[in-house]
Amino acid sequence: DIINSGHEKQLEAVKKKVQPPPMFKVMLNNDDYTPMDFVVEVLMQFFNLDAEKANQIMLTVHYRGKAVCGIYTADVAETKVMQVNQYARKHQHPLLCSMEQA
Ligand code: TYC
Repeated sequence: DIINSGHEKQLEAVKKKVQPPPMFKVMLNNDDYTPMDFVVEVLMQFFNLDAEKANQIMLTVHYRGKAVCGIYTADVAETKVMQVNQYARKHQHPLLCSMEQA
């Protein structure tokens, strides 16, 4: 295109740099055993949600199977998944957190 005529490689490199990074949805999955209160606390602690929003997402997971808790860059999403799964295991709950590209 007109902007790219001439220094195509350099301009493409610049263009690439200003693209937003890929984003990842971090999800909670339903199970039959994790207490609802524990899920709400996880949502408030790890996803910075207020009690009302945390409760709403917990109920969406409970009734629909899963829900998005937040959308982050890859590094942040991976850290959230690890922290939540470790915290759930520490408390001996089967709660599962996972991620997928948005
Ligand atoms: N289904 C669980 C119960 O009835 C509650 C629950 C909600 C579990 C959300 C996991 O991600 C979850 N106690």
